[in-house]
Amino acid sequence: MNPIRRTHHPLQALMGGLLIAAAGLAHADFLFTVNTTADLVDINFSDVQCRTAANNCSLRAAIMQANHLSAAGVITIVVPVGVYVLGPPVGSDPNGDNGEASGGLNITTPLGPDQYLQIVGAGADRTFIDGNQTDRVMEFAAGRVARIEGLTLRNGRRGGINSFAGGLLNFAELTIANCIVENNRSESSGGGVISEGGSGSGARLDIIDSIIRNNQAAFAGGGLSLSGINTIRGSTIHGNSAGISGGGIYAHATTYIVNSTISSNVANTDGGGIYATLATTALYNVSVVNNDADHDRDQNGGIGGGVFIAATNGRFIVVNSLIASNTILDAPIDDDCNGPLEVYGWNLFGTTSGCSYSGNGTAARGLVALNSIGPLQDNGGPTPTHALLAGSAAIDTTRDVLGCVDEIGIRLDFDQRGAPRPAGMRCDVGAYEYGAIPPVNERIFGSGFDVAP
Ligand SMILES: [Ca+2]
Ligand SMILES: [Ca+2]
Ligand SMILES: [Ca+2]
Ligand SMILES: [Ca+2]
Repeated sequence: MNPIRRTHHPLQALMGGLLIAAAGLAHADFLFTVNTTADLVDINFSDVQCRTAANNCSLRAAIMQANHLSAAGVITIVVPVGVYVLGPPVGSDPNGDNGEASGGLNITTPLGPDQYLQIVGAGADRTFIDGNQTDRVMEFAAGRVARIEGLTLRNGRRGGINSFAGGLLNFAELTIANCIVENNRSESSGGGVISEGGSGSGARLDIIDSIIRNNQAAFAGGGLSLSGINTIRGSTIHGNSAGISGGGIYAHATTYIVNSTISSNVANTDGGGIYATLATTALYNVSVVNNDADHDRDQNGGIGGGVFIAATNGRFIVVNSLIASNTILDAPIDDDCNGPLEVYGWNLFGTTSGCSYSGNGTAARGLVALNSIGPLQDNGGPTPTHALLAGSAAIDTTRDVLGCVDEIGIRLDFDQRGAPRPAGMRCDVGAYEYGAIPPVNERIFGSGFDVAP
């Protein structure tokens, strides 16, 4: 598949920041442009410059200097093409996360109000932040409002005590846009990302046009473990694994998933694709395909190849979504869901056994032939998807003539790829619109080649 592509020029982001700044007199803007891939610290916080002992600006120095600003305003860190390998943690912290000066990158609680921090890469196929298997890649502390864009976060690893979140740990209000989070590992929960809303941190995570793939957790949430408030839009969660539950996503707080694909994730017990408990999880035009539960085939079992809903005070709402070809034990027999579903609109399953259906019940669900769903691949747009094949029961079968909508009732004018919906008579079931052509993505930094540097 094509690597993920940027959809916004960093200068647009910068100009946006300047406009925000211009609107408020008290604001000051800061721009730190990284110019070395070396992992070096900032040597002087009071100079308000990103500067290392080698007299250049490293990613770590930029973040450290940003951490020590107290003025309100927009802080922009531009991270050019390159592989930024993080050094190991040093010092006495047994958990390997001893602050901003080493190991994973710690974005701390801001020293002053009204700061907005954005870290902007050259594209997820161009800018790589690499944990080098020694620590989590990034952590955002409570109180921070931030965005990361156009980056790959990879090869994070957390072992031993407090080993949550291999790739990224979020206590902040964080947007992850046009990013790839891959090949991270936790010996506890949250292989790729944990957003942790506990202890009054008010965490919020918005994932947009991104890929969460090939991450591993020893316990729950191979790709994502989510509390707080979460939205996932235009994104693909695939190839992640959990030693216990929730191969793709372990959702235990409010989670809205829109125009997204959950594919080929595995869990050794319940919920190959999604494990949901305690709060509201809602799917709008989502495709949940090819996930597997009880992947280890052990004596502890495991059910809910696609989705598993623990019936403990939670709601699991499914609207215009496709849940098919999910298995247990990699067996050819479908095991798409287990637990109580609330269904609205028109949803299609490989099999409807294993779940109960409230909401609009049998009027909102039907069956789809598995051979009418294509493999996960590049079908255009920034993220891989499962195409609908000609004749699929998912094509043009949603019920509302006005189109499909998201969690706040806004009409979805595009599918996951950015192709216009609806094509044909109606919006299609799931994340992919048959017969719709996605736009050719602009390349901003490169000249069209798709290979990583
Ligand atoms: Ca400095
Ligand atoms: Ca650190
Ligand atoms: Ca098992
Ligand atoms: Ca259609």
